[in-house]
Amino acid sequence: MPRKLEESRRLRERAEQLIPGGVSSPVRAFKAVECEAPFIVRGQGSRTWDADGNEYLDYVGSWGSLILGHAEPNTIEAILSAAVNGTSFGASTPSETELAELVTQAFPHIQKVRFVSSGTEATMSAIRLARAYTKRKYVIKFEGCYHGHADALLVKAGSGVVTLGIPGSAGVLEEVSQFTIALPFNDTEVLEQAFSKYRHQIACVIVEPVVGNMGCVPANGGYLANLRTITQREKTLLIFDEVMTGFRVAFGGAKELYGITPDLTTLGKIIGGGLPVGAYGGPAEIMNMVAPLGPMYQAGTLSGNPLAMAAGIAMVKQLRDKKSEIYSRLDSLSAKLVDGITAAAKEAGIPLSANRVGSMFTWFFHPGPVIDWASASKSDTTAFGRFFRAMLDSGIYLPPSQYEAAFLSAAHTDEDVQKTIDAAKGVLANAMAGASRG
Ligand code: HOZ
Repeated sequence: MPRKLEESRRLRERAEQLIPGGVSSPVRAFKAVECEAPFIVRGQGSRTWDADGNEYLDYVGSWGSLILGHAEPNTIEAILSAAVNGTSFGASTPSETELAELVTQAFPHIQKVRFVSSGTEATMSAIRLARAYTKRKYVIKFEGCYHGHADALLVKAGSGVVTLGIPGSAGVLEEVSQFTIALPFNDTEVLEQAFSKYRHQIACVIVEPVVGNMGCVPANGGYLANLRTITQREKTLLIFDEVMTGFRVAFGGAKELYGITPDLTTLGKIIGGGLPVGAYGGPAEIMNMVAPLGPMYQAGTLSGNPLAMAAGIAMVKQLRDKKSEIYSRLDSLSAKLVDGITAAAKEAGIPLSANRVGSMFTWFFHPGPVIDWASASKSDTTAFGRFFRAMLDSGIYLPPSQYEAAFLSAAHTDEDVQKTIDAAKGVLANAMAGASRG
């Protein structure tokens, strides 16, 4: 049933007059799925509501930030209590140290952490730090990985860049991007070749240990261990960008899940409890290079903002206190959802494969396996768009791009998941006319 969208349409027309594309971040425009984006006015638990009163079961969750669901009561209470004492001081507050303690307990290789306001700032700063520490110029990243929109990292990037089919951002100078080497993910051989070619010149390798920005693509068995061995041998820093995976795929992130310890880690999303936060951290020896202790400069008025710290503390404490219960339930419920929809596609004869790590997953309209950008980019994005639109009309809000991961929260129930599978069964059987069938 098509939804009523008059109010969202009115809001979008107004927004488009004043904001480029009417959005503060490109994927939200729903361009790749050729669909009108609803304007969201409220969220509670696993659900959101748009300006026309349509209700959605949400599998975006602020792009993974809301692991406990929308408007989680303890997080909201913490934000309100912090707000009555003032919203920003541009000075140190006790809550920064409290969140730093929680982060370092979850990620023991992080001895010191610096808070910033976004994942982009975190990765940009981590790279600057790696260059300062190693006194080298080159950065290796992987095709389809997205590490925010800093110039040096907008090279063969995933997320909105591939969603919109932008070859690389206008305005990024060649003089800046020439020091970024983009390699295929999950391929140790090309990595070795790059290290031979740029011997003693590579400052760092930055990777999403579970890629979330070309859809969900996990590292092959042994790949992260190879990254660690090679970077150690070459005295290059290994940076795990755990903005999405930190506190998501396990309490201690991908580092804990796979038992591979990077040099530096970037965090975001969950540690802000839904408010704008990023962080980068690692051993004291490296972090002591950051100003005011050392010569690597990075700063921000809203860094360590007391509301964001309070939200992050509330969320991380709940995850810590109910760790085994929360993560095992997230895993089993996500497995039921992912397998249920994959089976429905099989029954409908639609080639579809799924990747999942814990509560982070993607259904690719591709027979699989999807292991890197070369395979992900062969997905049938037209079929994805059709699936997305029909699911949205059934009240299921998926990421509006084939190349973004979906997330399940602790607020999702067994009934929510069953409702989603049932909706998908109907959509895959009836609304996918024109999709290639296997
Ligand atoms: N590119 C972001 C997720 N990988 C989306 C950010 C947003 O639109 O909020």
